[in-house]
Order: sequence, then C-alpha cells, then structure tokens
Amino acid sequence: MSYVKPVGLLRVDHVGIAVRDLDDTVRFYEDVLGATCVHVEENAEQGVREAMISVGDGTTQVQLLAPSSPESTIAKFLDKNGPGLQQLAYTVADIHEACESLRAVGLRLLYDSPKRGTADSRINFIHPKDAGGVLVELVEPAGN
Ligand code: MC0
Repeated sequence: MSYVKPVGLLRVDHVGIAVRDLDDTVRFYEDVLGATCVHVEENAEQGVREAMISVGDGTTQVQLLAPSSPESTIAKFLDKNGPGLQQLAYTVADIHEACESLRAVGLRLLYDSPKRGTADSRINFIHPKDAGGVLVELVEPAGN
C-alpha cells in the first residue's frame, strides 16, 4: 500500500474501554487506581454513556463506555466480547483532511462525514478490518 499523504496523528487522544456499569467502573478507577474522572456525558447518537478518566498530565485519557440502549454498538461489543478494550483514538488537526487521506488509499471510514464526539469533538472511525484488527477513532477536538 502506498501512502500519498500521511494523516499526521498528533497524539493518542484516548483509549476506549467497554464497561457494563459506568458508575461502578468510575469508582474503581478513582478509588482503587487513583485516577480522576474529568467528564461525563451521554451521546445518544453513539448509544453510550461515557466517562473520561484523566491519568497523569491528562494528555491521554481513558474513556469508559457503557451502552445507553440495547441497540448500542457497545451493547453488541459487550455481548460478543465482554468488557474490555474497544477502541484506540488519535487526535488529528483536521478530521476532513485525515479522512480524505485515508480514503485515498482505500481505507474504509465508518461515516461519510464526521459525527459529534466527546465534548463536541468531531470524530470518525477506521474499520477495524482495515486497521490491523483495531477500531481506530480519529478525533478533532472542539475549537480547532
Ligand atoms: C467489531 N470488530 C472489532 C470491533 N468491533 N474489532 C476490533 N475492535 C472492535 N471494537 C470486528 C468483529 O470482531 C468482527 O470480526 C467484525 O469486526 C464485525 O463485527 P460485528 O460484531 O459484526 O460488528 P459490526 O460490524 O456490527 O460493528 C462493528 C463496527 C461498529 C466497528 C462497525 O462497532 C461501529 O460502528 N463502531 C463505531 C462507533 C462506536 O464504536 N461507537 C461507540 C463509541 P470477525 O472476524 O468476527 O468478523 S462512541 C465514541 O467513541 C465517542 C463518544 C467518542 O469517543 O467521542
């Protein structure tokens, strides 16, 4: 595969973990692991209740993802695999440019155009079958 224009990943934005009970898992991360929950929200379009857990300087976070409906992709993931690592997310400067670079080399993006992610970020995903078995999320933070 020849890469015309590399995407330019800025950093690991977050690692997403599918969980059955968000509140219980947040307590585990805070009380046992000593991390800090810095953000909680429900994203109806994605079918998740999520909590962002800050570790160290907070540059990279852990995202706990619980299903908010039985049809949620997270509910399907939990049924099939049980709780565990679900996705790896990278920050990009420009989500449209990043997606175009990837389409140009034949990778499948899950959405035709970016959707709303955590804290009004813009997101898209590379299909795990096109990214070495990893569900890769691309995140352009709000305000870029
Ligand atoms: C499925 N597969 C995965 C996977 N999910 N491989 C690695 N990591 C995952 N998370 C593999 C399966 O093992 C299977 O392989 C094949 O892909 C088809 O899986 P499936 O179980 O039939 O599932 P699908 O095809 O219905 O859905 C998979 C897909 C879906 C990735 C398209 O989960 C999706 O649309 N994900 C993107 C949205 C998402 O994850 N939203 C929740 C997070 P085999 O070999 O068995 O055929 S929301 C979020 O992240 C937001 C809030 C944010 O960060 O801002």
